Amino acid sequence: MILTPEQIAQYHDDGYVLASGLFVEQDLVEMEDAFDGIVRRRMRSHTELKSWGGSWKDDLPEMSLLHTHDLQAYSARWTRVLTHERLAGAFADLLGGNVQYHHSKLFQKPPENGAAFPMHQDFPYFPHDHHTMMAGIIHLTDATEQMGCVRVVPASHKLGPLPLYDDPSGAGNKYLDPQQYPIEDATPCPARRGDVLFFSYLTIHGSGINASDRVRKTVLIQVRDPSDRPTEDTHFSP
Ligand SMILES: O=C(O)CCC(=O)C(=O)O
Repeated sequence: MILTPEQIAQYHDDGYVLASGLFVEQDLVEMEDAFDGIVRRRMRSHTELKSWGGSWKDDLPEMSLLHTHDLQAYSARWTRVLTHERLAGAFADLLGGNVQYHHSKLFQKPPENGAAFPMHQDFPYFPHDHHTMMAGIIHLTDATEQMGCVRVVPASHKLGPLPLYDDPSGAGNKYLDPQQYPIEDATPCPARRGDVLFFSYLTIHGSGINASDRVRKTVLIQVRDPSDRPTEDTHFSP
């Protein structure tokens, strides 16, 4: 076991848990260095995003974000992270045995205007039969509230799949009604460099703007129990 029984119970009760100490400092140095290399290379092909689309951000300032999928396509170091014994072991503790990689996402939230995310479930992007799908967000820098740390609605995974917000702009991502689920009302999950935030794909989550003068760097790894099958042909992953 990598996680404690209390951590595993918190994941099942609240739909999320923050774990420290899975990586040693040398791992983190190499992972951040490889992260920076991916960002440099991807910047040449314009990976910067404004942020998620939709009317949720009508009253927010212009925001920006660096983002790319599937780090194993860009970096041997990040390929090795996928089988890191303590990270994979923590996923196995939470899934109860087998772990299958689905996809990963790099996010660099720049200082001052690093993009917020409206509150959402990941479920509608890749629905599965048994809802085992879950994420672990690896923090390569601290993520304070001011730096736009992830926020969650505790125990919301028990609500099951929720109706999507009918975005009047018609161009939105899949998210929940921003009046019903304001970002600022959700529980902040501040993290230190090296911490991993695990959460179910049904847990309502989002994040605020990085309004600080420091960059926020994270990598999200999405996994599932391999016996859990997708219910739709969507979000194909290598
Ligand atoms: O990293 C963040 O601030 C939020 C990311 C997120 O919610 C997602 O990728 O589903």
